[in-house]
Amino acid sequence: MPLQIIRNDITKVKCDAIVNAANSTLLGGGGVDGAIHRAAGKKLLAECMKLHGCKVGEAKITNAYNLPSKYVIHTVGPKWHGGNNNEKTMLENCYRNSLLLAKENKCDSIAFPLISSGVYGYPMEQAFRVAMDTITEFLDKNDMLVYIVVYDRNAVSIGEELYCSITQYIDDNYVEEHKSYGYRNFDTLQRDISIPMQTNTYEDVRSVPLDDKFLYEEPADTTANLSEIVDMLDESFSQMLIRKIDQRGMKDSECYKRANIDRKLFSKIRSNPQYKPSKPTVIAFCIALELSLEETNEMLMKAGFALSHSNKFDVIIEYFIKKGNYNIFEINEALFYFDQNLLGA
Ligand code: AR6
Repeated sequence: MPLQIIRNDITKVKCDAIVNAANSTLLGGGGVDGAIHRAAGKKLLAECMKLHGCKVGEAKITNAYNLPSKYVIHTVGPKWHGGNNNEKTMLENCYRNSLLLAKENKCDSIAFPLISSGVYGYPMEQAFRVAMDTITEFLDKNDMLVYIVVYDRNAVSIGEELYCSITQYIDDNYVEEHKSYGYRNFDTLQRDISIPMQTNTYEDVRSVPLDDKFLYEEPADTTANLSEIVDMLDESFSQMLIRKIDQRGMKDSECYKRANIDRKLFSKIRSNPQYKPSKPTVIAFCIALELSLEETNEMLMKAGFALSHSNKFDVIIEYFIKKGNYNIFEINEALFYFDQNLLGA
């Protein structure tokens, strides 16, 4: 199940469990610990007093009282002493043990703050990396919706090289709405030009700006391709998705995990050929299937969408597809960094 990065106050997040970055007494403190105790009310402290503390890297669970979640999972992160004192392993243990405790308590969703990255001094970007890596490893074998709640925007850094490369790509390709060209959707194309439909017309509109060559080139043998075209038109997004999964010999679970999509949502899409997905959902599947830009546009078109150069989100997606980088978590980190919607979930 999916992983989402959100910017919020964790005490406001509605999910089965929220994680508290506590200290070993479990009797409250500052930072996120203070915020959670204030929002939960005094009963939380009363329950915590019965727990007799918690060791670094371990986790304990309580009720959540006035919070919108069911449980609070208290874990104690390591204090940063320069990085050579087992800090990383201890921090990984915090995430693993909290996730296991959530699983034991049948939680479907959990929200983490960036443990240790405040008062305990763990460098924010490194703390974020540990969170991402440990959680994705867990999600590989388990079903749960996990939120990483980022309070400080600077926690998410995508590395200078990637940042420069994406920024350059945006500068080169992003066009303001009024200058927008090409990448039109199928409906626009049909309204704008009245030439017979042909298979390669589809191909062209998917990937390149409209130009004279496209408009005036002699159509290929249209009649011969008619049944193919009709088949293509008839195939819904859901059917196309299933076909592509089969063609790639992928298991369903592999596909929805790589798409960062919830299993239940995937089942809904699978069982309803007329399912109307959102654009980020379609793109998430395109990423999971490692589709080319052309195939991505084809799949988007099935759901009534298209990639546009007047949309920063689309340009970033295009950047990753062109680079052949289909790691959805890396893409989401970049989208988050550039203040865009994330994929999946
Ligand atoms: N929601 C989400 N994240 C938050 C919130 C919030 N409401 N408040 C702070 N953060 P910290 P630690 C972020 O210091 O480093 C306490 O006194 C914050 O920006 O809360 O593990 C305990 O009692 C930072 O990125 O926890 C311990 O003594 C992250 O949460 C000690 O601090 C963790 O910061 C634990 O230190």
